[in-house]
Amino acid sequence: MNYKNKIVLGVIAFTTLTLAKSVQAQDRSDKPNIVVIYVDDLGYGDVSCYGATDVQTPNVDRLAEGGIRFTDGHAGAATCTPSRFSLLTGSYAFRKNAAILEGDAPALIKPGTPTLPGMLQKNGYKTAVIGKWHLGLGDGNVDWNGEISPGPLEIGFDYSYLIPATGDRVPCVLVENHHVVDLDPNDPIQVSYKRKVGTDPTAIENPSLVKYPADYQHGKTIVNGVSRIGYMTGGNSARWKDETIPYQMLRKARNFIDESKQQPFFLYFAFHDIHVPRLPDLPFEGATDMGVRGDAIVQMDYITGELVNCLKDKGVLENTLIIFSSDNGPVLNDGYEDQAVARVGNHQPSGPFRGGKYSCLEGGTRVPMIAYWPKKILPGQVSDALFSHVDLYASIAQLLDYKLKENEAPDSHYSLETILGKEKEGRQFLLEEAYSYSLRYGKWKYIQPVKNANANGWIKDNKGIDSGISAVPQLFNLEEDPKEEINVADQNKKILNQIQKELQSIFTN
Ligand code: NG6
Ligand code: CA
Repeated sequence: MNYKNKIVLGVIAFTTLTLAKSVQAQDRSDKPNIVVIYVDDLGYGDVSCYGATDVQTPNVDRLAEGGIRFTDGHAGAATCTPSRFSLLTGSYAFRKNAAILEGDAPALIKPGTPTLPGMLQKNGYKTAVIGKWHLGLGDGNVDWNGEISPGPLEIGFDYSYLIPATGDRVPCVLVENHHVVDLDPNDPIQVSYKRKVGTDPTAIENPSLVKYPADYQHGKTIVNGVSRIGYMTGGNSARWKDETIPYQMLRKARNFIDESKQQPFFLYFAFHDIHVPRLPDLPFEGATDMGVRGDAIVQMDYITGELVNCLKDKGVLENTLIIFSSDNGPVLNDGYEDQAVARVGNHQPSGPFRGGKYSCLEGGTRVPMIAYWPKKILPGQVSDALFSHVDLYASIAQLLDYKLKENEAPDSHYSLETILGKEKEGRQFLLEEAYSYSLRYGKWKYIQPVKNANANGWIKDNKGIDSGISAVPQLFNLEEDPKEEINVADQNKKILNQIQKELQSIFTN
């Protein structure tokens, strides 16, 4: 990592204590608030500033106009848990075998692990996560009726308000700090991913009781008229209403910003939209011709606008760095027949790329990414720099003049200049994690072969998404072939070897 200590640090070492103190005080006042707005399953082509025409996202577009829009920004992985793991720890998901977790999975990031919020806390920030977690809770036998720990509060967040896993997984309750919200102790929650618990109906047994038909995996306990993955019973007073979740999140975010505005704060605002089940609230019904998926995008855009308005109203927008992005590429049918496929029309969720969520192709990880900071980022920029969310950790550390410790954020590169729009190249190599591994090297894209390529047939069969997986090495020239259709591995052996070597060195380092 080529980090250069700022000159001011050297100066401090040689001056009087008084001077050192005043410099530190000045540094502190310079610390911007940081808000990461992380949308779920939002594709490269799903917002109007990235080319969508069948859905309009004026609030997201305004962030792009006021800051930098990245054309080659990547989530760490093509699914949620691994992406979020690498965002928060600055290490690749494969190092921890991070894969999509069930709703009763234990905490994946153990207390003591260096994290982005933990690093910010040490640097005087107040930190919060509001929204989708999906990184596990508890130590293996989580009691939803008692104290839920460890979780975000044990790894650097001061406040948490969570959807524990995904909207389509039980338990369908919100967790604030260590406890389920609005739980009646006389109606305890029980959750199982193995067998039916209690007598609540399931869609498998009672298909007529649900709003949307679901596949078998999503056909278990019905909550709010929608069947989910997994079984739950009890907790009736605590069960969420999907339609109101974004508004509850917004209210909590407003409170947090209000209470924290005297000191620098970090807010990780993790949308549930536009993941399944898609249940946008009434005002957004029919906002697009695309049905609930399009309407959920409009709702997400509205909430984003309200969040920005809140920062403005509280007088802190000017010195807030907002990163707007998504945890992985798009998917239409992800378990429910909600008309997303039937009504997509000409809309291109992955923009000009092939693949989507679950896929090794660019559509898997290349997502909308915007950086906005009125005080430091010039408006109206477009950057083609290659950037991975795994680099946010080191880049934010750099912003605070904080030098990473050994073993802290091991895969995160200091890339502040890229985020600020001063550096246009970005990463030399960039790892994309999915059901195989891809490595970007400038215009080149390599996809590592897998032995049993057929095992991933479900991605195409169930999701209608090209997985990009093959039993032979694949190399694409994205400049000429952005859709990754012509394998040029045989014609470019030298590049192929170089990339393969680099990928091996990532795995063995
Ligand atoms: C999958 C679910 C999918 C979604 C995903 C997690 C299937 C058959 N089911 O197991 O519906 O919940 O997990 O999505 O694929 S993510 O965005 O949180 O990674
Ligand atoms: Ca996701």
